Amino acid sequence: MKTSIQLQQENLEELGSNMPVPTYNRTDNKIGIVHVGVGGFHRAHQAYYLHQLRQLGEAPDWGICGIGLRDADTKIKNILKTQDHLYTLMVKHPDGKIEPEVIGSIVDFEMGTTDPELVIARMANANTKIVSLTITEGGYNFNPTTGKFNFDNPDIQHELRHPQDPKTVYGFLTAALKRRRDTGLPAFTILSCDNIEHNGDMARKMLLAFAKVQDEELATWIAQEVRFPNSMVDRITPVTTKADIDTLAQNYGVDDAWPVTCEPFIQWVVEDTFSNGRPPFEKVGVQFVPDVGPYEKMKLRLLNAGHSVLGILGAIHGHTTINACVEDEVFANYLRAFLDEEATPVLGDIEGINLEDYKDSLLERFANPNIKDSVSRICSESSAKLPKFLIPTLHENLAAGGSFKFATLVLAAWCYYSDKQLDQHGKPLEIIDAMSNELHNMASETKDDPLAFIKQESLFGDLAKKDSFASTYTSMLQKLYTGIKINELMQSMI
Ligand code: CS2
Repeated sequence: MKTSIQLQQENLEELGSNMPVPTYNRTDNKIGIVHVGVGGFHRAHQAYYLHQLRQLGEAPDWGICGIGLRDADTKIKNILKTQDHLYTLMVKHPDGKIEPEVIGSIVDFEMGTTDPELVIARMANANTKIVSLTITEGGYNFNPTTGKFNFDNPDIQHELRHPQDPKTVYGFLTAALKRRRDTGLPAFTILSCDNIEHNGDMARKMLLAFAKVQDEELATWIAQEVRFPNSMVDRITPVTTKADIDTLAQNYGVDDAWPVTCEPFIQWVVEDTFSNGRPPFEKVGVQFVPDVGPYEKMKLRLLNAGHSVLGILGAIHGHTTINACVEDEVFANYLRAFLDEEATPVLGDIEGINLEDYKDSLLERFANPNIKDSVSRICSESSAKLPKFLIPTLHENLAAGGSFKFATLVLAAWCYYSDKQLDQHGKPLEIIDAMSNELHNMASETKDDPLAFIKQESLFGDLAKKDSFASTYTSMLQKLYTGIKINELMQSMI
């Protein structure tokens, strides 16, 4: 066993004999990007692209300052601070090979909960040109069915009344943009990196809805000056485990309290509309296109929906990882049937992309045995994910007279999962969802009203009123509740 070295700037030279480390100057570069939501995904994706650019000697003025807007973000802030904002990215290949690399593109971090002024000042700084976001689907604060901004959120109400005391991303963005306008600085770009169709348009629509109520004139300025490029982001980034931390220390000699693991695949497709310049990301493989819409739709409706199909069905079956799901022939065939018969027909052709190849590659990526992406990560926040990833496909197939049974079983299984909170062998499920109590309450009324769960219109729209859907759903639910195993049901459908 090697003696391990603490991950810190002063130890980089020594660590450089174990793995690649940043070779660029990290101390006097400017912060050009302020990023809200420094989870594993940001660290495996955008921060990694930036790091690659910096390694090429490019983009010296594009350091990243991370921002946390939730109390829970204190953990990553403190860890990064101890490590001079360095962290290790462990790329895990299907053959078991791990490629670790120290990433240095994040250079600072501020917390909105304790130091709101520092966050506003960072965003309003003359050097800041982009504010990027990975605030998750739920962070956009809209009603998934109506697409309208949710003004009932108490934090939103608070910051509308007290613009000087922002809580959510909307309060911080308007406070910073107001300061820029008032001091004659150009606006920054707001770059959404979340899994939402038309994520930039969504960020724009929500920010303007908020800003119009807070300060109409500011809203007009934002509408004219701020660009919101849509972007499609992709890299599977499982939750870091204790075993990852131990592997890094024992096999690679680095003490890193929170490394990030990810698959080798990486993709970022972005619309080239920026308010105030951007790093030359194309030099490290980012694709700039005039319209990202078809790419986003393909990825959300195939990859993300495919994950949810495996996740929800796998959870109640008792599978704990995505690779275990696709190693199970019934699950792999069911997934392919959903992709081919339900997701693909409503996608249409996507210019320049062979969808068969894309789906083959998804199955290969999901099968990576070294990634061990947990089913609980995939099922987390399903109430924000399914209305974006899966339910639109179901509605579109119902309208077009297409197949909808594969997606319907996922909703029936989601009801069972939310009600019982156990798998079909009686083992408790780890349920992480902002709506978990509501979901549980709705689902537990199933015995009196089989459509109780699906009647929640903000999630499902008017599905409960569609007879063909309602009868298929009810019969699937009855089978699950009488104890028929999910894999038997799946097998009978393919
Ligand atoms: C996953 C995504 O959260 C989920 O349910 O589908 O995190 C997925 O791994 C990424 O979008 C891959 O790019």
